[in-house]
Amino acid sequence: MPYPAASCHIFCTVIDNFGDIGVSLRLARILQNELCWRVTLWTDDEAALRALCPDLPALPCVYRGMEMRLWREGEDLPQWQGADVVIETFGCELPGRVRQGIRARKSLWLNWEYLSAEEWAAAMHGKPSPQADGTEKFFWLMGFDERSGGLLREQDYAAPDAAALAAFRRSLGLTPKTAPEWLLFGYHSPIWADWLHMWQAAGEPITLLLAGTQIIDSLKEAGALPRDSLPHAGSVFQTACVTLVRLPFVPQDDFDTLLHLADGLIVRGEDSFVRAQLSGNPFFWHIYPQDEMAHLDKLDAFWRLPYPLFPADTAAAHRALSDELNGRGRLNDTERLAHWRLLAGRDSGWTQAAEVWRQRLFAQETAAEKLANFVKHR
Ligand code: TRH
Repeated sequence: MPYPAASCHIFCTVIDNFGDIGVSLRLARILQNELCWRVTLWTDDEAALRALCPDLPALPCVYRGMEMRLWREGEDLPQWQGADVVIETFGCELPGRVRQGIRARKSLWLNWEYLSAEEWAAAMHGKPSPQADGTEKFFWLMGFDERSGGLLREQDYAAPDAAALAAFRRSLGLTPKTAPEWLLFGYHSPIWADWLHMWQAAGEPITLLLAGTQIIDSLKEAGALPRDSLPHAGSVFQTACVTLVRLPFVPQDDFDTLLHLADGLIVRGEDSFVRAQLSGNPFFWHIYPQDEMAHLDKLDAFWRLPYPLFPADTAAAHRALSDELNGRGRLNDTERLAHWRLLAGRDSGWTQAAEVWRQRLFAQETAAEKLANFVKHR
């Protein structure tokens, strides 16, 4: 094992939502559990961290063996003692004292970047970026092929069994499943009203488990849901054949179980996107929108990997809906419904393709394994 008991400090700033801290927390846990590193996680958003782990004591604290501390980007940390490994997530700016400490101790310094399947990301992964003060910082770019920095997947990742799923269902107050259930965790968008209309027009019973508030807010703003509907976690709203259920925000520990509970997934950002793939369920990715639609290149770069596993007509239907979901063009009601019906049909091959893709990911080295090798060979 490389660097046993190495000290590792992870610095995270939360731009919005839960992905920045979600990835940082998962990384911290994995490095501690699998590489036996002594991890300190620095965050600037205690509330976001607490949403993911509600049993977190007030910061600073020790939580499950990790140190959790607060920092503010732009402020110095005069008492910082140094660490063997320093990871800045998503391009945050480290305090001067930390940079000096890295130089003095020759710490391994990583710039842990956003996940991407784009060619430039694989090419840049692991490359040094020399700094003006002579230190080197290395890019870590997670991804899907052997050149990338891998994915955050726990060695002991296991699908929950039927008893665990049933218990989790009860804890959420969900009634027994009588129709396919889709977990929807997406961003604010006018498209949700059209998609709700699509599910209503499909005429088949479906339950939409709504995580987060952005989809519900979008539906209300579009007039597709009454303003006073779904007021709190556990609320249910029935419209035609579609049952909408508002979920609570569950601890990150339970998020995988939530993904396994559903039959299909619409996930977003980065961490929920990866976890959806590990669940083996069919999914759409509502990618984090970027200026000038730059997210579409990233979206395409990902889907070109699993699409060859899909039957051709299934891939075409998925692409049409996925593009619309992510802001590339608009379908008419007839086209949208036809694509959905094809995909949701028993013979579409979508479920099988998602399972084969899951198996491929499980056959790859994880980010932690790659990092262990990186340290060993450095
Ligand atoms: O929340 P996200 O949209 O996060 C981000 C940020 O917006 C970030 O700035 C952006 O750059 C990035 O996406 C690409 O989506 P994500 O990445 O899926 O993170 C959500 C986290 O919240 C993930 O760790 C799962 C967790 N989660 C729970 O723990 N419980 C829940 O109930 C839900 C809905 C999510």
